[in-house]
Amino acid sequence: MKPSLLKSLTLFLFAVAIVIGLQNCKPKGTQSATGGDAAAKAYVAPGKYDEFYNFVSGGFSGQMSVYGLPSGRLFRVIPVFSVDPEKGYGYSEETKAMLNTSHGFVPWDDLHHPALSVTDGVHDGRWAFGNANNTPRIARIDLKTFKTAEIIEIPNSGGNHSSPFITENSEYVVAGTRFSVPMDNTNGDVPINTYKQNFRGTVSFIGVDKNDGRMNIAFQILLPGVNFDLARAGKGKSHGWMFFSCYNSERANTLLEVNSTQKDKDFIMAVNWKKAEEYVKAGKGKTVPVKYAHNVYDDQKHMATSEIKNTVVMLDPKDCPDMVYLMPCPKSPHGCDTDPTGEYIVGSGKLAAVIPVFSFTKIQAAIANKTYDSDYEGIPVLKYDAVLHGEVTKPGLGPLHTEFDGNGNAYTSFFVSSEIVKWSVKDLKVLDRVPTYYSIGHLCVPGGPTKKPWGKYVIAYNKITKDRYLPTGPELTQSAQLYSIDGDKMKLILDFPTIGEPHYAEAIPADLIMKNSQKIYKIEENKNPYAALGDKNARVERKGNEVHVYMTSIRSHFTPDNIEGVKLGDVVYFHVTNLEQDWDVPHGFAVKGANNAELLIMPGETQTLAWKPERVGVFPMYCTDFCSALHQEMQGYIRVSPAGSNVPLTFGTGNTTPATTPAEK
Ligand code: K7E
Ligand code: CUA
Repeated sequence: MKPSLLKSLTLFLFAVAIVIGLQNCKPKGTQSATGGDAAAKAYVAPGKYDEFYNFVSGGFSGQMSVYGLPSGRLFRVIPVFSVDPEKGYGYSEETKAMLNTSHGFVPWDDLHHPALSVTDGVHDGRWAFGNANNTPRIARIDLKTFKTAEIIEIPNSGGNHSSPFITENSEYVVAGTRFSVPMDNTNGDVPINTYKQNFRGTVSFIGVDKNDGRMNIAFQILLPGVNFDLARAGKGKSHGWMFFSCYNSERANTLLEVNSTQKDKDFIMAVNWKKAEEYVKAGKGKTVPVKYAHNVYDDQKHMATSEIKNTVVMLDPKDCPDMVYLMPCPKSPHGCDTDPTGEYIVGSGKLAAVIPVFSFTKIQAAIANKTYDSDYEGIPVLKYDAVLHGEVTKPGLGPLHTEFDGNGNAYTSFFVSSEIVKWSVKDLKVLDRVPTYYSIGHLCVPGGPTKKPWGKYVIAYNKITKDRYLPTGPELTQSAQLYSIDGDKMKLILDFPTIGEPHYAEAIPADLIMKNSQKIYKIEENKNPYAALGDKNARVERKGNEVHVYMTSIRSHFTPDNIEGVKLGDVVYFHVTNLEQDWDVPHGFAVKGANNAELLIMPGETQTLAWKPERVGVFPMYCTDFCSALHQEMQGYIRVSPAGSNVPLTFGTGNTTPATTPAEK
């Protein structure tokens, strides 16, 4: 097909979409839940708990947010890839290393997909993983503390989009590169139009330690320069396989809108990762030089460390037969989802008129019988008809993603026709459809990607909000919508706004997480080298032009709260230890004029704020989190004198005459 013809076809499709879109938004903001019955389903009475936690990607906010379902109440925004002044994340000295990369400190990213850890294919409530789409990374969040515990960078990658999908026993999370790029160990200074010769794709398998969740890049697979989009692990009978959708099999490097949509079919790639493990063991991998950061937060030191690593093991399918196969998939596939049995793999072509459903059994037979169509850059392409279970016909326009309930049904989101379509996996019949407001991207059924979906709801995460909420200027809130799927018909029961762009989300029964939720950090386990364990250890020390304030906080004072003898040119490090051992009593810490954020210090924790005063004077400091009746009294002063002044270093709390510092060491 000529590009011009295709362009007009695309334009036509979009015209149809716009007409449908317009129809959808006619009754302004009035499309609503169907009365009190539906409202009651989303109602969680004050003081009552929600049934599910919903972990929602923050998209270009770089964070992950946590909601309750069915209420849609926001509980927490977990800082992951972006600095968060509210929590001091990326601002405190202890957390800066979390955002270190081979490019240096990167204060922002774009998080698209949460993945919750599983054991035997069922949610176990231990960790949530998230991908960074811009500077390729994967984060692990500890669900005891709801804090980011680890971030690992992915080399040989650009735009880590098909990530961090997780295998049946959390053996691996994966990372597939969206942008193919020149490999890190080659001369990257090449003309962009040598894409076909010089650009390659990779997928990475990141091992997750069974006990502590620690990640390591087990191996990468070197692949043709296509774009990898999404992925899902096999489960049950397909355990040991991972499926990735790929687009741009044309390998275009410009105007992909036209140039990457030439072919009728792109691919779903099937990777036999058990086989890959054997090849790694047999020494078939090449150790290639790379540079990537691995950052780990220590819960006892309350401190992150960042290590730069220098090699990765690369498998080339040319040396490793029977490891990678391609299956033709119409057209520019986005979502690639496996059903709870592991038998069916659903490809969602953004420009396709049908939804193809592949059969794992047939894939295995086609591999055994070498039922190949052709090969693509040396990788066998299986015959479409040989691996197809069937196609869902006339499903809607612009299918993106599919989730499953526990009753053999699939739920597919349609961006262009703004709807969720429910269909039966066995016989591929469309059973129901509901409109979404508007332009749904991902959707989520609690447990939908696992072997044991919890069902009950489907949540739409929409790209466009338009008239659903009170206007807030040019930018409107992003939005999720909750539908009940208990009965035969899906029913809209709630709209709730989200933070950042909600791409994917997962939902998990509350009791799997709340029973393990940590209340405090034990002060006796605090191994932070700058901790002041008890008021008697509070002190101020000078080391050259560094002034270290070992400070404690407890309701409702800081020790010390009067500090003198700081000079212009000094850097003051406030190491604040929160001595509280009660749940929900953080203290904050802020100082006037700091080019920094606050600290928010959990009970038993130590955090450090660096402050470089730029003028002489007396500077107030105070607790930012309302912690007691006398919170407003939780304050102090620090005096800054000119460089070379002979004001002695003194500090104290409750002394009208400040104590003199011990002799300088
Ligand atoms: Cu939003 Cu998963 Cu990045 Cu589809 S992706 S919508
Ligand atoms: Cu401590 Cu307010």
